Amino acid sequence: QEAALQGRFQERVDAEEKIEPRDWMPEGYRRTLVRQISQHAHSEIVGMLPEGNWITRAPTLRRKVALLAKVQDEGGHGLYLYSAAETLGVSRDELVGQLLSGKAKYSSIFNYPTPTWADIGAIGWLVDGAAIMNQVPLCRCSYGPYARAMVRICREESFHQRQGYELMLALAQGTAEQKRMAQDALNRWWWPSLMMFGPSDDQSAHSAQNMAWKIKRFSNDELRQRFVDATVPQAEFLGLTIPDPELRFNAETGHYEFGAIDWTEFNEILKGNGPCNRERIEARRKAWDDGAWVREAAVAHAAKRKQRAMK
Ligand code: FAQ
Repeated sequence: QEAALQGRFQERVDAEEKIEPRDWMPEGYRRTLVRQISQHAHSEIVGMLPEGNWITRAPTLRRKVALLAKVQDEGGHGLYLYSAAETLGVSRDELVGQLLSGKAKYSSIFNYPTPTWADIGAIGWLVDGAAIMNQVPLCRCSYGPYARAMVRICREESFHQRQGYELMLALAQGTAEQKRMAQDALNRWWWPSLMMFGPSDDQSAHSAQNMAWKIKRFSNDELRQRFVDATVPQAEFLGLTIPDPELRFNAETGHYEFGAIDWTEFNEILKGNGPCNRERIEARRKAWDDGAWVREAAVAHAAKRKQRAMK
């Protein structure tokens, strides 16, 4: 009977039908989605920290408003994604517990520091640019709640990317010192942005199964290549140099070829040894502890309302 259910499930996926929370699904599909969606949610929440670092120091009121809106959007994305994960039968407390204990992963990119204002531009341009490249195909993910959440998230990410690029443009066209800051930020964020797409295809443990389940539509290397192809001309327009001496356009394939990625750095970050891993988890633990009274108050308020409604 299990085999028949599996067969029917795969037929539905192949026919591009959306799988909904109450539908039968293989246990591995459920587990993979919980892993990916919660990792994604944690990334959004931890991703608020590097940029949040600059909210009080944004150079103008207009920049501050845009940055505040962006960081708030990221909080919102985290919340939709936790809700999407909850439809698969896990609780938010459990997921947050996995983040705080170090059991759950979040994107490697958020373990790098943001020492200058140009980092805010580089994050918007490159990190949101990479996020969009990876996430637009997720709008067609076979799991309905995740796919629907991604539609709105991608629209907001697109605004984030433009705000970052415009910020980089202002710096690149500014004083020599501003242009130097922009170049320095590009030098630090370029390779980590390429790592965001995950291990190369021959090392990617989950890709084949995730593609068969139509959770993933393109492989890690395919999306990484698309990102490089889209981003190199943008760097040229800014008058900045991508920090890769091996980068060159191949007229025959129509793609940019690029140098080797330092996977040792990526693996160290995944093991918790990046420049900011400890600081990020510490900040989330503190936020969780400081927010205890809000959760308690919300539960007490809900109980009172329920009691009043029963009278
Ligand atoms: N960092 O076999 P695969 C954002 C892990 S965007 C850390 O290839 P899969 C927006 C992977 O989980 C960032 N870990 O896995 C924003 C797996 O670990 P496990 C978040 C990584 O799932 C912008 C192992 O390596 N976006 O937040 C990374 O098929 C600006 C083997 O990898 C998403 O999460 C990494 N970079 O493909 C916010 C998108 N890459 O569990 C603020 C949704 C891989 O076996 C500011 N996720 N790993 O121990 C996905 O599309 C996929 O999960 C991939 C990985 C593509 C990330």
